[in-house]
Amino acid sequence: MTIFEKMADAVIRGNEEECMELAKAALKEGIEPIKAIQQGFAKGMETVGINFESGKFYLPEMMLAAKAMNAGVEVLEPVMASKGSQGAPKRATVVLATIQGDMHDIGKNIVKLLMSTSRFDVIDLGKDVKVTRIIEEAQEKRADIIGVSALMTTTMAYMPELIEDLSAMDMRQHLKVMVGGAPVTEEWAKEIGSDGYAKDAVGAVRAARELMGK
Ligand code: HCB
Repeated sequence: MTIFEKMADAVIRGNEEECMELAKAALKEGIEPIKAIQQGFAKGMETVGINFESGKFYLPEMMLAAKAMNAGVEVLEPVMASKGSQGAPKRATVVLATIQGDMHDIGKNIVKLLMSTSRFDVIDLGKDVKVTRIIEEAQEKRADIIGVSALMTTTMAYMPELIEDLSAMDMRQHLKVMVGGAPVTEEWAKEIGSDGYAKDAVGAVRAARELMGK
């Protein structure tokens, strides 16, 4: 088994200790933290989702897997942060949130981590955030980009509402919207009039840079 396969397997088994040990081992091997997350831990999460859907896993297994992945990511986090260009001028202000009704925040937190280390000024509103609050905070903080996450088909439905409200308030000229999360597709993002879409955290940084025209 490769180290990435081991990482995925440790998430599937919900083994927190093992995830932490594997994260340390990956760092020791010189593997980029974001690569370890995307090719290792996140792959395990994909399987957890499939197992949950097919009835092989129940909520407790999904919760254990989430806890294990978070523990592994926490080990990688300081290394990612130290690799960021601290002291450099900030690129743009991004308000990040998991949309209302949705408690899934692992992916959003990874996006936050990578954006912060890529010189974006990130304001994280957390999970289950009402559309009205996202707009208020973006206005107050003079954000350049709103990045929203949804992991459920039911909560994805709030994304068009956010875009429509911003349009109605005539706020879209200087405030770009980027959407993401497992059920969100590029096609759907276009359909709802989102300015950007990303399928993973690396893509989110790329999309945000493109939105800022840099
Ligand atoms: Co949850 N859950 N869950 N869950 N869960 C999903 C999302 C299902 C798809 C599983 C399934 O059925 N196959 C499903 C949703 C089905 C649907 O669409 N209708 C589901 C369900 C049903 C539920 C509950 C309703 C279960 C229940 O209570 N009966 C409940 C919902 C509670 C609620 O939100 N109101 C629930 C709860 C949980 C937890 C708490 C056990 C746990 C979340 C813990 C946490 O986040 N703190 C959990 C988990 C872990 C999952 C799965 C297994 C993994 C999600 C995850 O973390 N993936 C998920 C299955 C799946 O997604 N395939 C399952 C890993 C991250 C790294 O990927 O896609 O989130 P990501 O993020 C990427 C990417 O999308 C992108 O970058 C990230 C990093 O690369 N990105 C953005 C994300 N946001 C972005 C924003 C941008 O602007 C740009 C890019």
